[in-house]
Amino acid sequence: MFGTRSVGNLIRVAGACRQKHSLPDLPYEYSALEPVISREIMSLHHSKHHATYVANLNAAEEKLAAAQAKGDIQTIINLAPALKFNGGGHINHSIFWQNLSASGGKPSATLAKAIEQDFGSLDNMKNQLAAASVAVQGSGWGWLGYNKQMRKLQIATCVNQDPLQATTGLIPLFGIDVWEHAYYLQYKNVRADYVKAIFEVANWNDISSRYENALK
Ligand code: MN3
Repeated sequence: MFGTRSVGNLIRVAGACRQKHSLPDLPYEYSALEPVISREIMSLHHSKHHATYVANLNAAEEKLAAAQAKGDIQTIINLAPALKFNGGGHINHSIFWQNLSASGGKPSATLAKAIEQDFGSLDNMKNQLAAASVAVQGSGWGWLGYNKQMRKLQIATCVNQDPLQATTGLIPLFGIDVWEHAYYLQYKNVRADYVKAIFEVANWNDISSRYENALK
C-alpha cells in the first residue's frame, strides 16, 4: 500500500522525469532555401515562431502536471486549447523543416507510383495541394497525407496549428505552412506564388521516407 507521502513522492518523481520539449536545429542554414524562402523568413520562423510554440507548450505542460497533481479537473480542461495550439505548432514545424531542402530531388519509385495511382500525375497532385493550401481561410496548413485505412494518398487542410494526424487520422507526408508569417515578408499578399514556389524546395527524400514508413 502506498501512504499519502509515497504517492506524493511518486508524483514528484514523475514530474521530474517529464521531458521538456526543445527547438530542433534546422537541418540546413537559414539562407539554404533562397531564393524560394528568404533567410529572414527562415530565421524568424524558426528562432521566433517555432521557439514560441515550444516555450508555450512546455509552460502548458507544467501547468497540466501541477493541475493533475492536485486533481484540478477544471484547470486540466482549460489547458486543452493551449496544449493543442502549441503542441500542434511544435509538431507541424518539426515536420516542415524536414520537408524542405535546397536539393529537392524527386519522389522515390514507390511514392511516384502511388501519386500516379491516386492523382493521375505528380503535377495533378501538386496542383490539388496548391489549390487547397491557397484556399485555407486565415491561418493553417495544406497537407499531403496518407490514409492508412483506405491505403490512399489524400490532400487535406487544417486550420490554425491543428495537427494533421490528430485531426484527420491522415499520416503527414508533406505540409505547407500558409500562415502569413511563412511568406508575407517576401511574397506579401500573394500566397499562391509562395505555394507554387515551395515545391522547388520540397525534400522528396524526406517525403518519400515518411510515405514508406507509413506503409509499414
Ligand atoms: Mn509557421
